[in-house]
Amino acid sequence: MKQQGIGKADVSKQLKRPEGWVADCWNMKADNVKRPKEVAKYIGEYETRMLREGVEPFRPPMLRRKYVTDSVGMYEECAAGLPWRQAVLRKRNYETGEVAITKIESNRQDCTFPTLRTGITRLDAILQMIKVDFQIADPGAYLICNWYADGQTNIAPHQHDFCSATLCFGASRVFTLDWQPLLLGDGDLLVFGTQRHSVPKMQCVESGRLSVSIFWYPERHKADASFQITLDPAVAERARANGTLNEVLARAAAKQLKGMKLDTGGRGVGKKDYDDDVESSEEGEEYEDQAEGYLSEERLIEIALQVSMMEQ
Ligand SMILES: O=C(O)CCC(=O)C(=O)O
Repeated sequence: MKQQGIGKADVSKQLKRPEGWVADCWNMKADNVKRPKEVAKYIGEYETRMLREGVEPFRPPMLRRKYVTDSVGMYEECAAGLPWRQAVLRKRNYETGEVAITKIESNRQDCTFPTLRTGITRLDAILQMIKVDFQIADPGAYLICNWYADGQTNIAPHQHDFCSATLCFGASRVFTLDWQPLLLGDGDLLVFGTQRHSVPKMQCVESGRLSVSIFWYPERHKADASFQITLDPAVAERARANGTLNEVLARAAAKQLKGMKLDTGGRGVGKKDYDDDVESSEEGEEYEDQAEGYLSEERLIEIALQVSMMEQ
């Protein structure tokens, strides 16, 4: 805010903090400013990393009503055509930022794509439009789709340490953004940063809604690494003959990727995988979160399989 030329009094007003606190912080390096206790550690780390990289960490939310002007039939097409699977609850330790993927089934279905291509042509065209309109330069930008079959389904409040652009299709549902409720409808697009968000249950809604979200790191403009998949030609030949080439390629890629050292620049990748010790807590108390940035073996295989299919 200081760099943007905003004066101390206005900073104090906008942040709802005493002027004395603003004065104390005024000449401090971002790294040395004490994190307010209501800011989760991993969000604080993301924000200071952004400041170090010269990227504004606060992304004001942007709502584009009816961004998809012709959304007729899109809900049905996505519901029928995307590879839905049972979603599971993920729990984030808000102190360490680590995410544990539980085996507890959530009430949603979800699916993920390692790029902005789903195979549904008109959806992919919209995703490209969002990429251009919102200057998404991260080559690792990827998709998470969530399907809420009716109003009994939800996603609990959580925060991401990256940016999101969420497209909505189907029934209108309340979406909370930093506790503020918004009604998101068919064709709407919401772009935001680290704001806490959720889709609460709405018992009165009988029909389905789905979201297609692009997730990306605003500071990443080039890939963290590149790699080649090596495969013994005899193995490849056998796999081709028995129709398992995609899978064999995917497994080889996942195995070779796993051994690679990645400089992820502090982004949350590969910290933790399945954890049998996580217990379910009372509904509403549980913090659910997404582990999209985490390269578990399962996810590596999933990515590699999709990449190998695209390359065929
Ligand atoms: O379905 C939505 O609109 C929200 C999805 C979401 O919060 C997420 O995938 O992290």
